[in-house]
Amino acid sequence: MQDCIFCKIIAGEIPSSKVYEDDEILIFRDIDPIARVHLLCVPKEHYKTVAELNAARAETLGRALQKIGSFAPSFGLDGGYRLVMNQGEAAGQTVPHLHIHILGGEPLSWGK
Ligand code: DGP
Repeated sequence: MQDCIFCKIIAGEIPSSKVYEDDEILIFRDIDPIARVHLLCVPKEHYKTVAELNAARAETLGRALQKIGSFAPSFGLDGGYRLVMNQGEAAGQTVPHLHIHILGGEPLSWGK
């Protein structure tokens, strides 16, 4: 999508600190980290929320979660980590391209 920051990062038009990439997903460091380790995992296909999932997108998302699980120790997340997906503006979603926040590298507190 033309005006989407994450589509531009995926296309290489905006630089990012990439930690993993394959045909379907990209994982890169959040520009404004709220934890010692704060990564974003995005599908390369543009859509906004899980309300737009279809079978193919759900399979990609499942594979993304598997990748996160298998790569977490090498990201410095071996002590545990949190996955967050903000869905819509009221939940704090600021970039309308589905993404999974991967937070960790330190003890995390819980809040809304
Ligand atoms: P959310 O608020 O859930 O939509 O999260 C969007 C995140 O995207 C937010 O934590 C900051 C991050 N972000 C926004 N613009 C950029 C960017 O240009 N580069 C990187 N690496 N992260 C960005």
